[in-house]
Amino acid sequence: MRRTRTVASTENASDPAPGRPSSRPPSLQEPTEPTGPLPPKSDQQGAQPRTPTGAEPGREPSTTAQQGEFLTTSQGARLRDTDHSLKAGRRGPVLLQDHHLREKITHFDHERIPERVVHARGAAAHGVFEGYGTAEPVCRAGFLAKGVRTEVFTRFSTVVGSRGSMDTARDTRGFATKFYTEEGTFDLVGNNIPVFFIQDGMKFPDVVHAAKPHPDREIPQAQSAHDTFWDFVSLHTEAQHHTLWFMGDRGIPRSFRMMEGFGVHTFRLSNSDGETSLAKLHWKPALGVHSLTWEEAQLLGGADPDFHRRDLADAIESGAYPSWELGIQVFPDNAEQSFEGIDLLDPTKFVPEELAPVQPVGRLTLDRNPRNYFAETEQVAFNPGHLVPGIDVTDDPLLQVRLFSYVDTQLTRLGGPNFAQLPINRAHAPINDMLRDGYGQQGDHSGVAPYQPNSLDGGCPFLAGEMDGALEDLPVVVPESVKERALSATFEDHFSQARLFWRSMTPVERDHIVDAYSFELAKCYEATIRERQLQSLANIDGELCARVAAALGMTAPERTIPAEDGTDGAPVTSAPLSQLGARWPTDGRTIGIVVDPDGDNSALLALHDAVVAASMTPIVIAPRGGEVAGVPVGRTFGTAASAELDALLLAGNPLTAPDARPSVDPTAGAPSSGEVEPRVGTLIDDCWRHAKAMGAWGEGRTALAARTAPGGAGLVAGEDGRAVLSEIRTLLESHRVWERFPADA
Ligand code: HDE
Repeated sequence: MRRTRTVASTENASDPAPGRPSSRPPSLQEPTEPTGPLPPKSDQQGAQPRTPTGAEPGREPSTTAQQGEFLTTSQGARLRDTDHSLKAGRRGPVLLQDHHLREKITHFDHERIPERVVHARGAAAHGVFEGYGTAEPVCRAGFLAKGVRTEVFTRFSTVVGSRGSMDTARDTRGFATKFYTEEGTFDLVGNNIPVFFIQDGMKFPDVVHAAKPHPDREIPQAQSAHDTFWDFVSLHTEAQHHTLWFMGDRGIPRSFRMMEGFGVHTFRLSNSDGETSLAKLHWKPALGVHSLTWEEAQLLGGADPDFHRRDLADAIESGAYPSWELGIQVFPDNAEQSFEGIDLLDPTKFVPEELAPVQPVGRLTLDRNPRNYFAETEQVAFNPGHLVPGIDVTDDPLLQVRLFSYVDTQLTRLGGPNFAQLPINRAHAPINDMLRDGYGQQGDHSGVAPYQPNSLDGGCPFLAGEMDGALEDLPVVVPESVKERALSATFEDHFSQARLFWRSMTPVERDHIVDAYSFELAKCYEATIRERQLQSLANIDGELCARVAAALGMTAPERTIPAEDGTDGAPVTSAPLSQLGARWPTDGRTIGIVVDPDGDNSALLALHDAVVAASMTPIVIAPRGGEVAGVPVGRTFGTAASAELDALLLAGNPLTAPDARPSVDPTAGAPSSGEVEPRVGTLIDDCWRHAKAMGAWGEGRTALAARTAPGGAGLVAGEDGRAVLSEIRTLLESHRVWERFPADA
């Protein structure tokens, strides 16, 4: 009997061919033989989107899990059964000779690989980088030349949490980009914070051991709010600057799409005349830099631990492609390798943009989601040592250690030395190496002479000269010195740039920082750790220290290190460090629209389409699932959460609670007719607290007025949904209604 992959009539499936016994008695027919494609489930019918963003799922074979007509073994033998092990009798023991069983189980047993030792949790996307040509005076890298388009793969990550941890943990974010250039692959493996915890890579295992869960109970997961972390940063005061950045709002980004990226280290660039410069590399997001509130981050950790991953994938799927400008700060390549008194080799220091402007050199656009998480996002192997002609490393002692670590870690994580052959890691430039054999070798190399020079393979391949675009070891002078385990005295200032960061914050950002320290340190059991950390805060800024000490119920210590503001001429504040004050595009923002399906929803479809046309994502929120006026319901009153939304609209329905409607909130009491539906009321309250713009029209205005302060900031009431939407969009350009946060709360 021939069983096809798709439709086989019931008759065919159960009846043997004439004259032949059935190969499988009816009792062994489970699971049911497929009789054709299953009909859509009820929630897949009608206008219900097939993917989270409503995009049509791909239908081409490459997007299906399997291809080909028949299920086979790994050796290509066709299988007639994959549900039953081969047994001695139906109830007998399983036979060792069952090759398919052993292959299936063995492969499954080995499906997992070790997660990354840091940056284990991540999400990625493909895209393209286009050079502006503006880097040419300082850098000869071909991918930066005007109009050159280079394929890229970017992976964002948290640092501390395991692969299954939540996206919204307070943490630094990784921002790693692989440029598949014609001159070889260039990896820019950076973070969303321009400075790092430590000055010497030798300390990396220490800081990571301190930040990871405690080794006895393996808690807490994806948290810095615990004793060992604060023990480390209070003992290694060089970590104070970086820690202050992620105690600030940058530790809880609204979206990967709304983060800056930084190469952190200083790199050495060279132009086509062989002249060198020092440079720092920056990614500037088109959507601006925005964050969650701490309450949102915590709520999302439970309600949607995949928030950032989902946000990135949904934005790309819906066509709101995130983009960043690559920029460089350029410094003279002087013997001191310092600029305006800032040691450029110290990775705990950044250079304020007032001193060295960030000059745009190209644009990155992420426009394609990975097809297979494991094959691409999990197996991608970045390495800061993957360089192209025109970009070289410096002697930053953190970077130098990284140059060793990244290949080394892949040997365990990806199981051997041939990980560069995995499709996601393969260079797009021609590869002609002499690396041979080893575990996982995919190459079937010909020839007999994988060595240089050789005469047996015609001397091939040849070495490239300068004119052939070869990598160059720049002739950097190494000053006469002695071997020693020590750091330069120019690395000793641990506090003045932290002070610069703190002073550059607006009042509301300072509030968030004080709250974050207060939360984190209150979670430390050891009083000595809290005291030592307060001492560091005192050395950063007296006000910061006093406010955190007050929250902890402790005495603020006096500073022990004089507050010298860096170097002569260093700014006391730096405007680009604050996230507030500008207006940004609203692409990919999420707009919740609360509706009553029994009300007048004649304008809902047009409103929905207007949100989509504005490159934002509408989520209709209704008491029950299904569809309202041709628009699918995205969230019910029971599942909608302010933290998932950027703004809330209350459609022109009464949104009151009928007497009979049961309340799901036991604290809300029985609603009476005329009161705001309790779950809608809670949603409005949360959106108010999270400083979300809110709009209402028609009868929806009653609900908004009932739960918010009259004349409150960021509230829009109108007659018409489209007009309200337009005002809400303008408010969203500032990300949040900042006036709602009391400046000195
Ligand atoms: Fe990493 N880092 N790192 N790191 N790092 C890794 O490499 C390491 C550092 C960064 O999405 C690991 O493939 C050492 C700074 C990112 O796959 C590992 C030191 C910066 C990612 C490693 C540092 C980073 C990693 C773990 C101190 C910002 C994720 C798995 C000397 C400039 C890349 C892996 C991805 C990953 C080592 C410091 C960024 C173990 C030893 C500074 C974004 O090799």
